[in-house]
Amino acid sequence: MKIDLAVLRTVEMPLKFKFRTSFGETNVKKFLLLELRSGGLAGWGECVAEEDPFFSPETLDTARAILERNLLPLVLGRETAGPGAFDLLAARVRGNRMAKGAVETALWDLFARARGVSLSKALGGTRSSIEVGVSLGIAPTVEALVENVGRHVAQGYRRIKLKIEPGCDVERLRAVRGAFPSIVLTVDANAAYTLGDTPTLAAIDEFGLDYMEQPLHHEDIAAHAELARRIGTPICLDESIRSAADAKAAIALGACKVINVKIGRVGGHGEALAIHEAAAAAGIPLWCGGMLESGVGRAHNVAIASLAGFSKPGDTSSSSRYFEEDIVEPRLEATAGLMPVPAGPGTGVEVRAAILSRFTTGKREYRA
Ligand code: OSB
Ligand code: MG
Repeated sequence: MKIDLAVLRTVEMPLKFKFRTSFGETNVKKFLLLELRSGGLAGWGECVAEEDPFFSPETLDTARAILERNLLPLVLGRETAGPGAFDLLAARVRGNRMAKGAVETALWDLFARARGVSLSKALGGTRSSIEVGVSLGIAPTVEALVENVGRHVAQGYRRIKLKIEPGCDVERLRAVRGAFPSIVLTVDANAAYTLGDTPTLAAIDEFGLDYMEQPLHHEDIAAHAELARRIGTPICLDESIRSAADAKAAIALGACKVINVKIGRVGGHGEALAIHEAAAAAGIPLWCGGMLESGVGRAHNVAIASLAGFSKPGDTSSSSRYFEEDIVEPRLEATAGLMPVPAGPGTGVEVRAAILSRFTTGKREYRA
């Protein structure tokens, strides 16, 4: 297919809640949205880079620059054989995975639409609905946290993940576990601890967590392997896994028993599939993480999470949890912790132009 036009928008959607993690706080979701057009068809990809390089080294501005200079020229005005062909061309560009992921996922959507198949099917998905959990930000008080957990448990979410940081950890877990003795519970530290915090991290063992996500430095897989020898709670990696090579190294070193796959963090569906294969070979379960995505990114997450290896509930909770209005139709909503996998062509959701234009704060068109 020949890509005639790329439209890169900056979109800002107000969040219904303030989301606080160990690395920052946000109440507006700001992101780049890429539309690739070929003839009468469009494929959509969401770039999950954030405004500041606090989760990932990429930002909106770096992603826009790399898209303009290095990535969009690889597809504009050219005959493109598919997302796999793009991955080969883009391999020369190092890092910048969230920028690559925007193009790559838009191509997956476009090519699936052209074939008239769902993205889930194109990727090899086997589920018609996926189990989902929620990721709850650091609350101002223990009471507010317990209330928030209770609300989401009542909505049927299959796993509750609590953001933690030094000083907001053991005491909060004791309160939540005391109030909800049997829920599937996890924590995510976003790299806020060091091996020096081993006593605190070991104290978390008593709460019977399914896993502890990214406790240590994002670039230190070996430190996670050391921590794994010191504590009982299984470790899940997020930030540290940027590729299938990282996943293989982490598994071989014993640094993780679970992997959170984020399509943008690893550079697209192709790399996510490679991680899926490596994890299956090692018997490591996966789940699909989230970056507070709009309906476009959310639909890509649901599609990859429909693969068999994504055997744990992910972070892809209902769109209405985050946003008053979403830019796609139908909205992706979970009932009793189950989210249906769209069966229509491509992502199975359609972007609503009128709503999108209200949230669009920047727009640029690129032609060959
Ligand atoms: O670490 O998983 C994370 C959001 C932004 C950046 C990093 C993370 C998250 C979440 C939110 O946990 C998941 C979601 O609800 O989309
Ligand atoms: Mg995480």
